[in-house]
Amino acid sequence: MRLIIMGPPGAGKGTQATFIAQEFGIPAISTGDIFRANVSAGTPLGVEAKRYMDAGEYVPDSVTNSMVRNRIAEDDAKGGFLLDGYPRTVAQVAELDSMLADAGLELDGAVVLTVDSEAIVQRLLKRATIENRADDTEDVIRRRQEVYGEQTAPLIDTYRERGALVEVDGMGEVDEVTQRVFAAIEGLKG
Ligand code: B4P
Repeated sequence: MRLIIMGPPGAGKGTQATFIAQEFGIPAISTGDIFRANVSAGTPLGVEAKRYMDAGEYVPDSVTNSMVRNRIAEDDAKGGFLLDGYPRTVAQVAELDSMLADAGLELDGAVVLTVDSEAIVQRLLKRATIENRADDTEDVIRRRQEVYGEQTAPLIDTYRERGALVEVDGMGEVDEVTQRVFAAIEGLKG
């Protein structure tokens, strides 16, 4: 299966992506995780990405697109993949379309986690006490929500119009959300 998972910052994309990957035997590819690994390793990509991430802004499309193109060409993604946090802009949708077309592949669907925006500010502030992420301060969280609303939320309509979108309630216990996500993906397969 080739899937994407979308939703506002802190919706639980990364949390659910891990379970989806296990259940369906596909790698979960998180652009946020790849950026954070590069930041930790101090690579040139990490130095570039950190400037944007710490401010709650998106890393430029040119950087993000080539990173994803390389990643999905790796062997473990040949039989399918779940993209977590990509695409996030109109230009990234166009680039993903072209990557898939070049390989003669299609997306099976897009899973969108819907959440209450105030509740996720609290989730992310809680994560801040555990993971100490530089972008989990209240000001940066609110900026990330704004950027999401401006640049990413409109993409939901794009995938809805293509008839490949499933919306899943992301509120409640993690395992309840996981069961809803699995049911939604089974629906896509059918
Ligand atoms: P991401 O790493 O994608 O971060 P996120 O949106 O904050 O997290 P996610 O929704 O995965 O939440 P999580 O499961 O961790 O992006 C970070 C940054 O990277 C972006 O702001 C941007 O700068 C850059 N970036 C990434 N992709 C990009 C792209 N394509 N283009 C440009 N820039 C890009 O869950 C959050 C917390 O909630 C966790 O603590 C979790 O334990 C908790 N939680 C999850 N589910 C819960 C539930 N049901 N109940 C209670 N808590 C829950």
